[in-house]
Amino acid sequence: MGQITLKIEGMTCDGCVNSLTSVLQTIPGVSQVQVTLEPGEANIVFDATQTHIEALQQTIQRAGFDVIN
Ligand SMILES: [Cu+2]
Repeated sequence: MGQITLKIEGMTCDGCVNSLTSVLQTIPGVSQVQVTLEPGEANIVFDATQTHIEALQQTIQRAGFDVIN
């Protein structure tokens, strides 16, 4: 199991939080997602044999948000 907290930029309301949460939950291997608006963060628990951090970041960016590292 892997776990990561990514800093997210571009979320402005609870709708953003909800849509990002659902998008992340559709990724195979992701078992737990917690997205917060303030601070803008996504805490993700995932199976490292099924997905990886780059895929998570790409999914977030495709959903219209920025990942800051
Ligand atoms: Cu929003």
